[in-house]
Amino acid sequence: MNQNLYALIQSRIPADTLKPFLVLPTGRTVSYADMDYWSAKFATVLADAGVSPGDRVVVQTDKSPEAVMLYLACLRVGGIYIPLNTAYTPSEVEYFLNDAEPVVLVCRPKSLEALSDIATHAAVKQTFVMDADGSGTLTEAAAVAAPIEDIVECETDDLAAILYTSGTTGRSKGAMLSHGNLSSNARTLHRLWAFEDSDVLLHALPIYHVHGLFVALHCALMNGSTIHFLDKFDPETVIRLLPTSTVMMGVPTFYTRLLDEPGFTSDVSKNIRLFVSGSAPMLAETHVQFTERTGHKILERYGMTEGGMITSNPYDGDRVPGTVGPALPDVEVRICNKEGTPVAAGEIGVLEYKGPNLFKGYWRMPDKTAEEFRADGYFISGDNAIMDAEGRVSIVGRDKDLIITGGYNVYPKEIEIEIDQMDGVIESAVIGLPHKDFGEGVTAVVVAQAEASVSEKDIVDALKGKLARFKQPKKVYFVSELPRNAMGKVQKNALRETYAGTYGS
Ligand code: MCA
Ligand code: AMP
Repeated sequence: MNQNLYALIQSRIPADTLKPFLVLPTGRTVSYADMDYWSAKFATVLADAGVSPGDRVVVQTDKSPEAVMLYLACLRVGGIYIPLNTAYTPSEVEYFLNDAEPVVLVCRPKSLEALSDIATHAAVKQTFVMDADGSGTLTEAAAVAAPIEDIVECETDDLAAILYTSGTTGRSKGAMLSHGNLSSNARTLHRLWAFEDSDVLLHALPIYHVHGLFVALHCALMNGSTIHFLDKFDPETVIRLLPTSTVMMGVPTFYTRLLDEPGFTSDVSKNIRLFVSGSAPMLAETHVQFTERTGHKILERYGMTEGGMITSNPYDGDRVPGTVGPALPDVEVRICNKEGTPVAAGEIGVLEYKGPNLFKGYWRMPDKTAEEFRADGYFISGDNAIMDAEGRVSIVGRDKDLIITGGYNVYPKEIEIEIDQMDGVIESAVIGLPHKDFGEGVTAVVVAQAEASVSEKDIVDALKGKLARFKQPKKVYFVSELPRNAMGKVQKNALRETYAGTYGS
């Protein structure tokens, strides 16, 4: 049987193929028949551009139905889809192009000038543009292309996508995800979260990360559901569309922003069957406020790029604030000490997991891959967690030096490297501090040379154009020295305590 994820998706197209698949706030509608037909036309364009099974396709575009069709087209031809955050600067994209060596690049028209030389150096064979409304050279080529007939035959372990996740050394690592990884998670979540024929998904997440691209989109595709497809999270539009939706997925910032809106009431959300949150910890107090306001209990789940979804609070049963529920039915989770020995129930350790969801390693980084796997195949997540006697997991912190801001991951090392290179700077430590809106706010603590006159603005200006906006510090502090322990290691915990009130929470 063909294990290509698109074969599974195609098998779930509803009998009424004219059923709306994507409905935009503008009223534009793309049916399931359109999805199948246009993804086949986009697939022809990719194949004509030289994309063969195993070739990479790098995509940095806005969220549009055409961008979804491009993803599905890439699956159809057996290409490896590599979506990039639209906030990444050309210098960040340069790294990804050199590392992934794609055959095709699809970018926004406004990025073409900055990216074309970079693409040429990275030996990209063909570059297409796609604008926010889906128009551009790729769609023009698809319009005159014949729809491809076949779906490339794939094995479970063949790669479908590479998603870059930043590394502790400051170098991004490409997590290789197979057709089997994606389809197992899609089937499991579709079943576990009890999707129904009548479901309508409200989709306001970006489609370059696991949450929006795989978790949300795949659940709807497994179910042949209609999606309210928003180009970004905008509380007003969400509140307008909730009454005609039944499922919404989001990062905690979506929910805290909704709670800030007086117009977000129990009446607005009475048609909703399921609110899902993940990608970052949701405060227990947000859960409580949400229930008080709407009567709904948000279902919190836990995942990561390397494994998609790993645990989930139950659909039926107790959803406990501050916990992320038990392992998914086909995933094995254990909590271990540094040596990889499981700790007792209730004790803190590092969460490790394995299952059909677990990725195939980091692209062209066999050593890094080996470091993060145990001999028995478990992957070391880097998240500190506790499991109770019933198997319910709570994420209590991170063993890895990682900041999560509004659901985006930021590895401090990447920013510290840039700041440390600046004239007049001796060293820096980048930390995440409690932030009401983003959960954590990226903050830099800098030691400058005594004679130098480096200001907060100098630091922020120097990072502009180099790092995506969401990675840039929202506040910079200057100190004469960084606190260190006896081993000489910077004590980021002490810094986090000192500056805890920076963003007023
Ligand atoms: C935007 N800014 C941010 C962020 N987003 N700063 C820090 N963190 C962010 N996440 C910057 C903007 O550039 C702007 O800067 C200023 O902050 C305010 O922007 P605003 O208009 O408020 O932002 P927005 O456009 O409304 O976006 C906020 C957002 C968005 C809606 C929370 O960041 C978002 O959609 N996040 C979802 C991320 C996600 O999908 N994560 C899933 C990863 P300036 O004013 O200076 O221009 S998948 C994952 O983690 C795993 C696998 C899992 O478990 O799901
Ligand atoms: P990513 O690099 O996007 O795969 O981010 C994965 C990380 O997000 C995990 O390793 C966790 O640290 C964090 N994460 C995801 N979901 C949750 C959650 N519900 N609670 C706490 N942390 C979470």
